[in-house]
Amino acid sequence: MPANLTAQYLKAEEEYRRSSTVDEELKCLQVMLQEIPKHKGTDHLQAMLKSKISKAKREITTEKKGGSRGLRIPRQGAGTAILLGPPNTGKSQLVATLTRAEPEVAPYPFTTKLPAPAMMPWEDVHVQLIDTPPITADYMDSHLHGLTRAADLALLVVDLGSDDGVEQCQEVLDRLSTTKTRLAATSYLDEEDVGLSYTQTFLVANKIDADDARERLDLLHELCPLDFREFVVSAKEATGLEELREAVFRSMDVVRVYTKLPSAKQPDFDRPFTIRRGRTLLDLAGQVHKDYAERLKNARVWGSAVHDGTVVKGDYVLHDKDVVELHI
Ligand SMILES: Nc1nc2c(ncn2[C@@H]2O[C@H](COP(=O)(O)OP(=O)(O)O)[C@@H](O)[C@H]2O)c(=O)[nH]1
Ligand SMILES: [Mg+2]
Repeated sequence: MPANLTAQYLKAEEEYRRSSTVDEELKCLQVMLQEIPKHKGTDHLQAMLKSKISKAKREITTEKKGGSRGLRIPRQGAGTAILLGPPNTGKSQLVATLTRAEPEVAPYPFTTKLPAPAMMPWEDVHVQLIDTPPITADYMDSHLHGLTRAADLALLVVDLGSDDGVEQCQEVLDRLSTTKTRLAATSYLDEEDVGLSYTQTFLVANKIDADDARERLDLLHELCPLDFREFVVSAKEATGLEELREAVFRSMDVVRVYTKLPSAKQPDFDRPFTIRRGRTLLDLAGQVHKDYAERLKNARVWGSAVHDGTVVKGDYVLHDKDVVELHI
């Protein structure tokens, strides 16, 4: 218990313990936060109060659920990653730096009003990124549920440039925990309730270039421990982004396959097909052309798993960077 708490603080704390409604609870918490001495020794308690306040506010306002007019963004590229997070964390800046898109980046919240796709290159493939409006304790764009469920990956962006970053991140998680669209280390559907969907998530701690960013990162680990893979980056200075870019592609769990017709000397190395890991030659054939799955006789493969030019059948499981000559 920190020293020199005011009489008003102690009174509010006592009332808080006895409060019987969320409204009462919220009022007490707000007095406590206002009265608490602001110094390093009370950081932990301050953060705790803020998180309790946002939780109480959320409980008061949850009930207005947005309708689910689905906004569909056609899938493109090797897979889709959706950026999620509080306002001003640098989601749009990240999309701008990772892609060639030019979303509006500004130092005030709600600059991004609608989810917007852009293509992120990695080696010879692209991953679709979706920039989104922010999530706060009392606002979440209704399209985000469907888009998050449909995405292969979510990037939860945290602001290391602001003292409120950790609390706001917790608010996003709290908000999502009241819905059936949630974030987790891996994607899966709940065993008891298949309507409850978890999307694989990376934590992207942004603005590591900012003053005190390291301390805020420590605070994040302490107050908001998550089992997501974590990437510490600066979207502005482009630090840590190459590692993130590669991990995003790898998380799509696809392999690249270069196809070649028997008549062609060289496979088409510019535009690989991407296909989910574990899928077969037959699946690829159907992706190349809708008739090919039926007409496929066999294929010759050059790649890591077979001797050069090995003839394989439709059940051959594809590997990353296989070159495949389809015989139909
Ligand atoms: N210092 C620093 N500022 C950043 C970084 N990324 C974004 N910003 C700033 O943070 C503010 C919000 O960025 P924006 O991308 O619009 O955030 P969004 O609301 O999450 O889309 C802008 O003023 C950006 O210039 C970063 O890596 N470092
Ligand atoms: Mg934005």
